[in-house]
Amino acid sequence: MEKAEKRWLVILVAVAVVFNATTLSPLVPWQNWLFWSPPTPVEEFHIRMKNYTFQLPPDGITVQVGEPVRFIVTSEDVTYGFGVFREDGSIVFQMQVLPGYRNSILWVFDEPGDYTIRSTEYSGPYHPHMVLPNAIRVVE
Ligand SMILES: [Cu+2]
Repeated sequence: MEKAEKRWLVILVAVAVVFNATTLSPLVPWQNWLFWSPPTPVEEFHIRMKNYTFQLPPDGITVQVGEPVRFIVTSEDVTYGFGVFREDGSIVFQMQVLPGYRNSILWVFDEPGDYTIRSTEYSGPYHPHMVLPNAIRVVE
């Protein structure tokens, strides 16, 4: 190996080390949750999807601003999407809901309001009707 090649190798290894140290750092909020100190959810909400409908928990979904909650969404037939939207129609988050899998997401809402749930994955002819206005109430 020539000297110039060795220099490049050292530079590439140094770049890889710095890149990984930076992106895996707990200073990056999502990495902090994933690797270092995941918040414990205050509450878990189980939502079942089947035949183009959402089955919410019997007591509904009420969440406090700033408290981590986990949504666990399962599908009994096809792939759906689980999307949460603000009152102005802008999206907060979404995830795919694969059948036969425990799809979960941890979330902290930072604004009070009534949030709408929609399927965000084309799932078949009734997909456009998969909208539940005011399904999640977030309170101070
Ligand atoms: Cu759908």
